[in-house]
Amino acid sequence: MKTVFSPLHARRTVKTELDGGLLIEPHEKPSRAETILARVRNQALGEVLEPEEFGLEPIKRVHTADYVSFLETCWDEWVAAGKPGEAIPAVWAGRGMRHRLPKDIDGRLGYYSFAAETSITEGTWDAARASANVALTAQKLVAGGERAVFALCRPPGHHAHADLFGGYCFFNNAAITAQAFRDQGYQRVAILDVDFHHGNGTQAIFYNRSDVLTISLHGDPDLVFPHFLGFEDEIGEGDGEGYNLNLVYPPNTPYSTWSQGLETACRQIEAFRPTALVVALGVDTFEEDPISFFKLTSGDYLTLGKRIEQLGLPTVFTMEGGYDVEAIGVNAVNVMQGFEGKE
Ligand code: OKP
Ligand code: MG
Ligand code: ZN
Repeated sequence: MKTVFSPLHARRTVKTELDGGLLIEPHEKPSRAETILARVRNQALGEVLEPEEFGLEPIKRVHTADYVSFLETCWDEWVAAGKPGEAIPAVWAGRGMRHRLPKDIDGRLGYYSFAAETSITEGTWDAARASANVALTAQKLVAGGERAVFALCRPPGHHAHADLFGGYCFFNNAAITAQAFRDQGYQRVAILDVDFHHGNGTQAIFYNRSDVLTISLHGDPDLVFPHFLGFEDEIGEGDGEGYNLNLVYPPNTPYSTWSQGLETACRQIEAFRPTALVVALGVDTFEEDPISFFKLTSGDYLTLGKRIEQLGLPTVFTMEGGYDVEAIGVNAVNVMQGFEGKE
């Protein structure tokens, strides 16, 4: 299987993540992508390609133009305002307040985000753009006849809404990929989100549409991020009713339980008869993940890859979460190798 990777991911090197009342070293750090790339090479998974440049058009099919230009200028606005640290949102329009875009950078950061753990600095824009290009290059390869391609995206994307960043995500790479398939004549596209966290951005982007089926398996949002979306009664709205599925699991869920949800998801995907599949692949479901609570083992990722292959669809994997850096390479590449038949 081919892998698409951009060294520009390393431009996203922030020093801070607001966690537990402290500014810690971010969980979403450059070594994550480098460790996965090393495993891809070490296992000779296949050719590693740099992305093509697709420009902003395919991004704007999913994200609003004002949000995209905010991300482009955010750091400069922050610096121009004389702020000494990294850009961190800290104020939002709560219940009863107005969703109106303010001039001031603190107000703008809040307007375009839903959480405060995701700091922004100079290189974030370049890295987020490169990550979207990685996904779009993988999409192009699959549209050109490859059965499956691994988009080694960093930063991740599945939490990003049309006009909101948060949860380490800026551009929703999985959604951009699915939309690119649609725009190239693929009639129905399924997105299967196996990251530990709910793919809230992906759900929201397609919530009113029946042409893109969105399914996410994740930790109960009553207990974990993103807390305010991802419950099982969210089934889609309007034309989209019946085209969103959330499968929610409690702490300590092992593969034997989680995989029942995967079966449900796969059967729903088969009934939908998609012509392409996007897998939002997080491996933060791993038993040793520092911020998550499922109990998948490294071997389980081979089984997961095999099950996804059995759907028989042209497939793009977009890399999402996974924070046990020591295991992230083995776990992510195991999914690809399981897809290719390794037991
Ligand atoms: C991004 B992805 C840790 C809180 C973590 C943000 C989690 C973002 C996960 N104390 N909050 O879905 O892997
Ligand atoms: Mg998920
Ligand atoms: Zn996650």
